[in-house]
Parts: sequence; C-alpha cells; structure tokens
Amino acid sequence: MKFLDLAKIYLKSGNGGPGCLSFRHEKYLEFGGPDGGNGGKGGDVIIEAADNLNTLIDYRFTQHFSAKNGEHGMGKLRSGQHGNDVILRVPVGTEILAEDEETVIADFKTEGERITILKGGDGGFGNAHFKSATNQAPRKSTKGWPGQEMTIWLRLKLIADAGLVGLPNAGKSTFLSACSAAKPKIADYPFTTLHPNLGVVKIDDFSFVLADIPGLIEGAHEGRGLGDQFLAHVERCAVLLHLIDINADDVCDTYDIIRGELSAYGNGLDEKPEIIALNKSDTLPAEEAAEKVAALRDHTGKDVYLVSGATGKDVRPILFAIKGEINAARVTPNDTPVSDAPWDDIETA
Ligand SMILES: Nc1nc2c(ncn2[C@@H]2O[C@H](COP(=O)(O)OP(=O)(O)OP(=O)(O)O)[C@@H](O)[C@H]2O)c(=O)[nH]1
Ligand SMILES: [Mg+2]
Repeated sequence: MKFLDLAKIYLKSGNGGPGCLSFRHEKYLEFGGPDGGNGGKGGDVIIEAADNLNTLIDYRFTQHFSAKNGEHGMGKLRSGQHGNDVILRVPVGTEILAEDEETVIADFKTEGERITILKGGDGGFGNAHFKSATNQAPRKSTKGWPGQEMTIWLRLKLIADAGLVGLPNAGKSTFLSACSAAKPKIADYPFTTLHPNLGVVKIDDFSFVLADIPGLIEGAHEGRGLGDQFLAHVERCAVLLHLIDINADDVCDTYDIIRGELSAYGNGLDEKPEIIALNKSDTLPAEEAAEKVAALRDHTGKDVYLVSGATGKDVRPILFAIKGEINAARVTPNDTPVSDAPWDDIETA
C-alpha cells in the first residue's frame, strides 16, 4: 500500500443569498409596506483534524469542495436559509499550505482542531431593511456577497511514535522486521531502504508505530547519500532508536556522525529522547561486545543496549525502553496510543 502524503484541493465558500423585494398584500389593507427578507449567509469551508484517519487518499479522488450558497430572502419578512458548511476531515499531523506550497496556514497536531479557512458571503438585504421615516416603500434590495475561493495543499508527515536512525547497513530494517509484521527489504549493502517503512509494534497490551527510514551518512544534511529528507518522517516521534553496527571501526565516531546529522537537520531532532543500541551482537564474542558497550557508554554518558535484530536476542528490553519514553511524552500515560494504526506495513509514496 502506498502512503499518500500530498494533495492539492480547490475550495469555495457559499455566496450569500440575495435579499427580497416584496410588499405586503392583504385584503382591505392599503399600502401594506415592504416585507422582503434578507438573503441567507453562504456556507463556510472548515477543515478539521480527525483521529481515525491515516492518509489523504480521499483527496486524490475528490479535489473540489464547495459550500452551499445562501437562499433567497422571501416575502413576509422571511430570511433565506444559510448555506450548509463543508467540513473536510484530515488526519492529525496534516499541514495546510497555501497554493505556493510553502506558506503554512495551519498545522494540525491534535484531534478536533479546526479552522474556518473560508467564510461564506453574507446575505443581501431585503427591502424591509431599507424602510425609513422618509422612505416607507423602498424598492431596493441588495445581492448577497460572493463566497471566496482558494487552492491549498494538504501535506501529511507520517506520525510514528518512534523512529530508527543510523548509518546504512546498521540493521534498522532488520530490527523493524524483528518486532513488527512489517516486511521491509533487507540486504547486505548500503541504501537498501529507499522509502520509510512503518510497523506496528506490540508489547503486551501496548502498541506503537515504529518508522524505519533510509540510512544517514556524514554530510546527509548537504544531500550526501540519500540526504536528510526522510528525517521529516521522524520529526513527530516521541523517541529515536539509534542503531549502531557493533563491527564499526569506531562505534563512538559512528555515533557522533549520526548525532552531527541530527543536529544539522534541526527541528528539535537532536533534543529528542534517544535510545542507543549496538546491533549485531551475535557477530562478536560476549567480552568483546561488552567492551564496545562500555566504550560507547563512557562516550555518551547514557545507557547502551546490546541487541541482535537478526536473531531477535534482547529486542524486548529496547521495546520496553521505547514504551517508557512514549508514555512519558504522552499527556496521559497508558492512554490510547498516539497512533494505534490499523495498518501493519506501509511504504511512503
Ligand atoms: N549478523 C547480523 N546481521 C545483521 C543483523 N541485523 C542486520 N544484519 C544484516 O545487516 C545487513 C543490513 O541490514 P538492514 O536491516 O538492511 O540494514 P539497514 O540499516 O536497514 O540498511 P539501509 O536500509 O541501507 O540503511 C543485512 O545483511 C542484514 O542481514 C544482526 O543483528 N546480526
Ligand atoms: Mg533499511
């Protein structure tokens, strides 16, 4: 399944209904006076963030959205009905951009957030409105105000709770496949992963979404390798899992390279909670592996996990650590997961 994360749509709010020109007609009543009602207001265009959506796929099929026009005013001082609003529902995490594809109009981060992006036109005045002491029988009514129109872009970044970062070949995709039903491509050469993959990880009764993105290399922020464009997909994660191949010439240098790229990218990535793990523990004798763990622990001043994605050994302690960070980031711990997604493995378009 392809994950659509960009859609261009056209919006129009409703025109206001025209006011009515009418005079009261009743038997035995001369000069009944003006009784034309006002036109109804045109409908607004509203965009709302909904929790149960994961894609913008609906906006691939329908790209035009118009709110209803207001109705005509009528005689007997009846106002026209207001036109119905159009409410567009988009996934949490959607950004709304102007037609230039740069100016951010809104950035939906929580369920239920909504904006009225276009207001409907006001209704026109009926002739009753123009009645005055000097003009008892106005023959004037006004048209409604026109609605507005606009073209916008909807852009959705994947919302993963945790993101995997590391050099190419560190074993990120292997780790994802070890703990979820996702089946990313795994191979013994750099840049096997070309697009982010998502997997839903379950530990006991807790689930979270883990994103596997293409590997970073030194200079990724300047476009080297596949660049750092995929880091946008982990910007909203609560925690990063930093995987390092235990066979690297120097695990501390390797760690620093990735940290350097995260801070060069900015957007708060280098301030996110980080879990560090040396991967491929099955390839080294235990004492040698322990030395590397100690070296990296001294270097970073943080806990360092040892794991083998390929054999699945010691994956669970890392998942518990991730769970702890996700819970800490959520407003109400043990609440519904931020993205308890119904999909299992999704590739981005
Ligand atoms: N022995 C051993 N090999 C591993 C382990 N994890 C991954 N590998 C191997 O390392 C190679 C790279 O694994 P991937 O999971 O594709 O690495 P990646 O980090 O996703 O690489 P990119 O997608 O290129 O960034 C593959 O040949 C895997 O079989 C492990 O725990 N032990
Ligand atoms: Mg990969």
